[in-house]
Amino acid sequence: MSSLAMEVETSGQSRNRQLVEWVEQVARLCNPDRVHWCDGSEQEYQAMIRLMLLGGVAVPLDSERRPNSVLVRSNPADVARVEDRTFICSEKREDAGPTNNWEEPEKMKNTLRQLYSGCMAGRSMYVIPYSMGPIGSPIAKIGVEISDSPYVVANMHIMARVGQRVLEVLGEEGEFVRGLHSLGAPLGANQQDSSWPCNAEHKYICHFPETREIWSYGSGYGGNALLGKKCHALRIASVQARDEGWMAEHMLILKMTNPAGEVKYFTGAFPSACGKTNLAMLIPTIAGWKVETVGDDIAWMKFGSDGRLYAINPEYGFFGVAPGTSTKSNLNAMLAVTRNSIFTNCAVTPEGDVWWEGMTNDKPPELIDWLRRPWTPQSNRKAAHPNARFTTPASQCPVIAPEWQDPAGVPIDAILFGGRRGGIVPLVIEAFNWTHGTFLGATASSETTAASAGKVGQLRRDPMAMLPFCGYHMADYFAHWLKIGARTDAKLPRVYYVNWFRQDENGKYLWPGYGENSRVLEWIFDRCDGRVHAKDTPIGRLPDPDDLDLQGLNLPTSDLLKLLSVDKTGWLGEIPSIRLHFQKFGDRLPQELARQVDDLERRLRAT
Ligand code: GTP
Ligand code: SPV
Ligand code: MN
Repeated sequence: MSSLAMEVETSGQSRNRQLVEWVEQVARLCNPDRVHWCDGSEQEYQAMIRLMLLGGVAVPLDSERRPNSVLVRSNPADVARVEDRTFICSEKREDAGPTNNWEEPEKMKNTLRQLYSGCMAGRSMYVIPYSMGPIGSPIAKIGVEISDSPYVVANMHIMARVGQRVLEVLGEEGEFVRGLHSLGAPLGANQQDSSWPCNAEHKYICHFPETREIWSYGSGYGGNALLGKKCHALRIASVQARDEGWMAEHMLILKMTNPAGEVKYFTGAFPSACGKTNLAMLIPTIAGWKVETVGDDIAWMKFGSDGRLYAINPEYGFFGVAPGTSTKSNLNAMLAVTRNSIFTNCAVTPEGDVWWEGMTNDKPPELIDWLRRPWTPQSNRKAAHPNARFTTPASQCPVIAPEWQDPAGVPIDAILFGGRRGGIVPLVIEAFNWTHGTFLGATASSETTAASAGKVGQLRRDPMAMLPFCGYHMADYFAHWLKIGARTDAKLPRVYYVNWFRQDENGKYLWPGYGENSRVLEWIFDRCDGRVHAKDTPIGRLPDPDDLDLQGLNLPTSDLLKLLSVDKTGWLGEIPSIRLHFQKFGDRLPQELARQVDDLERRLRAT
């Protein structure tokens, strides 16, 4: 055993018998060289970084330009979530529903046990106790991830609250979600490790909702491997939320303050790489308004005793899309990542800083690209992978809201849905009511992005941005939304649908987006108090151009009209596709939603 391995081997201990037994059982199956209980200390984080530097997984960034930060470059076969390798292994197939891959739990476990057998040979096995939500808070949930990846340990340090303090709260009897993760790349004696071990042929991201287990194999990247995030806080938690009457959603949470000092909180569900992080941190272009961040990716919402929905961000950091992030588009993210950050699949400059497409107006004259090849602006390829990411502590965001860790959460005034739609869908729609809002969410559509392996730019329905993240039958999930709205004492948020991605004939975005989205947020804010006008249309309530604060925005009137009008032919063309989408769910689809399509069609034909 090397001295370095010794160094990282601080032995945490747990008094939780179930946990200890599970760790022993996994160790017997996976056969690691050593077991390391993570204590969550700074020392441990640095040891993981050193391991990655020594192994060539990471390179240090210049300590003046990016203190305490590294760049990691993955295997090109492991760059994003793998939806076709993601499974919901509920006991009954129908509980996974038509939008999830399914396999019988025991059958899947047998397949995986064979793969896990000896899979950690030559490696360390890390036991990572983590809390989603502030440690010890009544809404927080504890999980333990076992992983053979130092990259996962380091990222989990940033993305969740990890270590000894979690074990203390867990105590002797506490329940926890079990997450087993392996790169699927055992090391033979004297075998040289690869710079990004993974298993390109066999990848499995499996969830066992009834037993609250996650078994992940073969990928070390993002949501495939950082199990607290999508696997636990969305897929497993959505099942718990259904059972317990709350909501686990793929949503940002933002705080907005108007010039009079009044505050509202919004959540927003947009599919992966469709603008959550950017909206959560935006700098308003309208005078006197302020936006602060509570969360950028996941919201857990529960009813308070006052009948309002309160949201918490269960995460501790941001795993954000790098390309497109600049001081112009998202200054707050740029300031957050100035230090203590992990960059994955970005390019590196000769000065030892990171770079990605869209970071600067001018491309640097020379770079090493994410595939470690020399790159110049003449190279006919991207320098950073389109799904390159930064991992950075939430506390480093300059506009993090002071209440972001409040265990009580923040009361939500409006919920936004959205996606990338080049055509038809206007800039903003207000739902007539909760049921109509649920319909807008359930029919949300977006062009696919590089956040998931597969084709980019394919239009698909992504209900509530949860298509890849709902841990049960999507129609039951719709029913759960309707049930939330049916609570008699509920004071529900208003529901909106936004689209920042409308394009002209030449593919140019009609709406400037980013900070200018504050103009739409302002309208929503004032709508919540009934202070601004909206007009009824067949698809919902829309602002007239005069209802938006457009001062200082030099938007051609023709573009504005396009953004705020109802494309009747286009919407009538959507009807068959919505019906087809709903047909997938058979008679499990709530009748109210089927009725919403009929109503929409009737309203459109009546105009
Ligand atoms: P995940 O972390 O994958 O869930 O993504 P996200 O929803 O947080 O998306 P993010 O805010 O990281 O944005 C993804 C990409 O969309 C980035 O390249 C952004 O620059 C771009 N983007 C975000 N907001 C806007 C906008 O208002 N207009 C335009 N045109 N692009 C945007
Ligand atoms: C997403 O894809 O929605 C992400 C990135 O937030 S990942 O953590 O990889 O799922
Ligand atoms: Mn996301």
